[in-house]
Amino acid sequence: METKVQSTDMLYSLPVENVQALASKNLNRIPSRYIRPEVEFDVVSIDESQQIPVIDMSKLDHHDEQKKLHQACKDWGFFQLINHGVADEVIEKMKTDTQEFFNLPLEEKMAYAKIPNYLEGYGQAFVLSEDQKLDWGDMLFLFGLPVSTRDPRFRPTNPPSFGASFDKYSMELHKVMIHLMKLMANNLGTDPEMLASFFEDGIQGIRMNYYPPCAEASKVYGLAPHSDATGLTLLLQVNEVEGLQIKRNEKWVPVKPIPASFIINIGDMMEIMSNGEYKSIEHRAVVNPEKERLSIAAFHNPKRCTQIGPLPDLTKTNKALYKTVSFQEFMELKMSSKLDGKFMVKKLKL
Ligand SMILES: O=C(O)CCC(=O)C(=O)O
Repeated sequence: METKVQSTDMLYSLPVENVQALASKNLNRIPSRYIRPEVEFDVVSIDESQQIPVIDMSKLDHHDEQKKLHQACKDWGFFQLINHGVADEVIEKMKTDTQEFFNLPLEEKMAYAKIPNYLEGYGQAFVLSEDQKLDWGDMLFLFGLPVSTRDPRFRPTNPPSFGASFDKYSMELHKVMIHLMKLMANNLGTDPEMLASFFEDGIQGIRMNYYPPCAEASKVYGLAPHSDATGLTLLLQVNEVEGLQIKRNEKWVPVKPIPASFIINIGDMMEIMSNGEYKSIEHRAVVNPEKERLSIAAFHNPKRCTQIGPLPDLTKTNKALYKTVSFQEFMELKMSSKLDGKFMVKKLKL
């Protein structure tokens, strides 16, 4: 086996109660560890015209659409990608198999539970202390690529088609990501083949998020505010329940997913590699009082030997705004902190 991304000491997240099981008790008051007093004071934008840009992948061979993409990465750090070329069947199968997995009885899901020092598996992540506040959600995290990182112990065999659906989805998203990376490199004024080569054999992790309904929905986070550590994240909304919000001008802007599109965001590594030209944006997931919500986030990281720092072409005339660290160092720093805003970018800023 080649790339073992899993076994290092700092990957431990403390085991906590299963949220889906907790929600099924239909409690009027939820345990205080989930209550975040700050949520009620956060300002949510009600300006419906404030929506993340929409990029049409079938038009990205045109200069105008490329410019739109560049602007979206600089100004918003988020966009929705339509006409991306991933077949509807691939997306629908991934959605239904994910939904079916979370519908299984708890004991069956627990056969794939996370274990100490491994990132993959069913449970929660980023729980580092007994008194840390918790998110109202469960997740199944699996590596997609390189294929050698997939550990059969954590891959559901029920529904039986899960593995095949996941593998197909993983490959298709990788293709979309590489295509976008090349265009972004072009837009940034650096070598597309070089940037793509970091990500070609890179590490792809896929997190399936399950947020049960919550009696005190307005007081919890499904997922606390954070930016992604990745190069690029491709997010798929699984059912019709919305919940993703992104931070813009000190307000939380709800994202309205376009059916069959991907919501794409710049991660911390890409912000750093672009020397700050592209922005990794804080986002969070809120939950619904009556309905469950599911999403699938595919995180694309470069290969392990990559140095994470501003690309050399971009610091010829501008000074480097971030330190350069090894991929290993970057990930260790990320995994040893709880989800906390733009922690990584701040930490590496010069
Ligand atoms: O559920 C969502 O919409 C957001 C998911 C997310 O931000 C994540 O998995 O990192």
